[in-house]
Amino acid sequence: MDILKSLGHPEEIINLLRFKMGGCRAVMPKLDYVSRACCKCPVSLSLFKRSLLITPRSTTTTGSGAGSGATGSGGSGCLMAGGRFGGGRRPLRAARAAAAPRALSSYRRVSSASVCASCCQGAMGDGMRTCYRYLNQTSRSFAAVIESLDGDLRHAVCIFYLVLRSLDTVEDDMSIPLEKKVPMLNDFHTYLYQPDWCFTESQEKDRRVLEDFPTISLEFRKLGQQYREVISDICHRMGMGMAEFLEKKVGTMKEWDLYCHYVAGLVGIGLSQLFSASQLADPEVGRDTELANSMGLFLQKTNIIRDYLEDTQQGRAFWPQEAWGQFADRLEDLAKPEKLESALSCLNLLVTDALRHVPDVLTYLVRLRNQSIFNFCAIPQVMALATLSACYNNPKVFGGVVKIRKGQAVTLMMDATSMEAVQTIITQYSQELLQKVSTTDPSRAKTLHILGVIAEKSAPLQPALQSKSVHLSPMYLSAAMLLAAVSWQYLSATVAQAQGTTTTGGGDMPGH
Ligand code: D61
Ligand code: MG
Repeated sequence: MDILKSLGHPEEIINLLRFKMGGCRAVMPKLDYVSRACCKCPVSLSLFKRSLLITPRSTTTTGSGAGSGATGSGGSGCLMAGGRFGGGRRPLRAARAAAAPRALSSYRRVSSASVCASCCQGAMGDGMRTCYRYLNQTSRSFAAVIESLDGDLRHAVCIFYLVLRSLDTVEDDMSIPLEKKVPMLNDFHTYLYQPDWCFTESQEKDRRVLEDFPTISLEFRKLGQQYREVISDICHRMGMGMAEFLEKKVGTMKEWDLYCHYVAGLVGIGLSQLFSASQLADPEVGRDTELANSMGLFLQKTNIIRDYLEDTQQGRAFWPQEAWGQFADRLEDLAKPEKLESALSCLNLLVTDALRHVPDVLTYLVRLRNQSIFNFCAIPQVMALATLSACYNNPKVFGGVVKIRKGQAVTLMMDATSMEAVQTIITQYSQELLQKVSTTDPSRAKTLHILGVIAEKSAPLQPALQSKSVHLSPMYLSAAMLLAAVSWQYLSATVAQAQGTTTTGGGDMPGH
């Protein structure tokens, strides 16, 4: 079925086959297995082959070797297309529940096939091994990229994820009364230092992390102080932010940014501080909280936009009223067929708002020097952009689930391993979006403007271009054409606005 969906995309079919045969591990870029391998056994070396296809952009991979390769998250369970960033916010729990056993069974298969079970697993304690199992059970999107991180950063990020997933499980659990939930969220960071604290009353799919929180908190307390401080601080701030929003709705666009800051921007900020603390990233990466915040906002806004239907069906509202209030009396009304045009206008407004973060994402990624951190950061971002592009002007957002093709997700995962490749991918999706901008969309001018900014920012500085003999590479031409197209559309929209009319089909780009 996936293969059928990928027809017309030959590269995707090949990548999909690789993925089907070998799981995430077969397609996840992995440069540093060699440096990190703790033995020379043929099983682990067989993985390195595909690494050789990837141009290393970093020379700073260190690799401690400690506790390498606990688990594999293989199988389709780890794909971000329908996973946590890529995948679900709360309403997608049902989908994740369906995928969880698959992820686990392929975890066993992949871990024995592609990870050196004989020695690496022995290097890790039972507690940490359990934590990686929870990571694979609760995250289809992030498990593979977290497990690929270098050195002791991997354990720290794994624990960071599980602590915040536990906190989020409390936030999402509608069966906990507010008077109990608010203090729990506010105090959650203190539970990290209470060895026995656990919560056994949750109804949520991921309740296991709360039930067995002592295992997670014990591993947390074993982390270096530089990691513990970051995790505890972010957990504290996120818990307070979640409590603040329990009783209020997301009203203004500013409040949308604030809510997303609490639940995802803070993750970006904490991760960046962990990267710097590990010395695998420059101190500047950890200090620049604005850029780190944007990394999270782009992922979370994409989720919120995509999950409109599931959220509203469950009585949850994350689309900001300032946006939908322009087009409907109630958020749920956007799903009515007669409201389709308004619904699409609102959708496109929010997609345009989310695209604002892409320039920051590019600036952030440029600063990364470690390959495993680069992959960890870049893959979710390009998946989000692909999802956003699939959502743009798409009626399915209001009537079903918008997913990117599995082959497309696998291809992105394999490709997003260098800044140049990421720039190419972003340019391609900007072009795809540009093709879809309708002449009558109220946010058209803004959309074209931000697409222009992104095109400019993702046009690579080719060394050849800096020399005297200018060589026009396909990449450069493509970016230049995109810039020209955006400028043309933008000018048309501005003129049309000035004339109080919209441009006619004749003045538009082909295909509009
Ligand atoms: C680089 C790489 C990964 C990044 C990043 C930068 C910046 C931010 C993020 C990941 C976080 C993105 C969150 C997007 C997914 N949204 C959710 O899971 C919602 O919950 C947010 C609060 C808990 C966050 C837990 C988390 C997620 C990803 C991580 C992480 C912690 C730690 C390390 C690495 C990645 C959503 O969750 C419910 C659900 O999915 O069912 C919600 O309730 O809105
Ligand atoms: Mg939540």
